Amino acid sequence: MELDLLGSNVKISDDIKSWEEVNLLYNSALKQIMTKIEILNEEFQAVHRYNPIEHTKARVKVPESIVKKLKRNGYESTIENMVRYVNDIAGVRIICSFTSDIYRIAEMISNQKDIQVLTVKDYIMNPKASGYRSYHMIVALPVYLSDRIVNVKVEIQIRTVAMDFWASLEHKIQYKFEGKAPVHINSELYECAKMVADLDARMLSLNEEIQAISLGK
Ligand code: 0O2
Repeated sequence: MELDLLGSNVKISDDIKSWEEVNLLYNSALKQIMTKIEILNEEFQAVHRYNPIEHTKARVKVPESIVKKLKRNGYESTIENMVRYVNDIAGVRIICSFTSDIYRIAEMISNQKDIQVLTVKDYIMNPKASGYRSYHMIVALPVYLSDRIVNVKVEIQIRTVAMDFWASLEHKIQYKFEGKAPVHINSELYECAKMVADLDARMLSLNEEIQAISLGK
């Protein structure tokens, strides 16, 4: 039996009853995706003698944050609504050095046969009003249990070290001011985001120049 935890055609109410079950499924999906990412990184290192991934982080969203998100979007706190409407219960963050790595990694993940890309939000091409830049994918992958296969959603955020540095501080500030930071802080953050984008572009261009010199030798 195959179950679908992907969205509108969810058939879960009879099969997933508890937070423990949700936790098991999303943790299993995270383990699988982390292994895939590790293998891709090692293969890339072996073939190209270069490591596109600096580091990765994975987490299952805590129940309080899931409930908050449901409430914010006007949904009741039920297991079914969690699975249907919260796309980032399982989340992976991939941090790399250069912007070009982000698209390389996204493509390698999308090319995996058992991964289905549900949505892509490219906040690098189209930064948020806050200045936030990152590449987001919601993917689905099958988790094999003893009696069934469940398709589980995972949010993958891919960004450079510099983008991550900015996003961490901005997140801390928004948390401290509960989303209502003073105007001058928001504009300073926005200016910093532009500097981060410029830094990323210059570092990429430097790296490309170095690579061209190495290839010429
Ligand atoms: P947390 O605490 O990081 O988990 P969706 O998740 O798709 O249903 P949304 O908000 O449209 O809803 O998704 P989007 O825009 O892809 O953003 C999802 C996540 O991206 C957020 O999760 C943040 O982690 C990150 N993010 C988005 N915008 C910003 C921003 O302006 N600043 C920072 N620092 N991070 C951002 P959560 O659940 O909001 O928060």
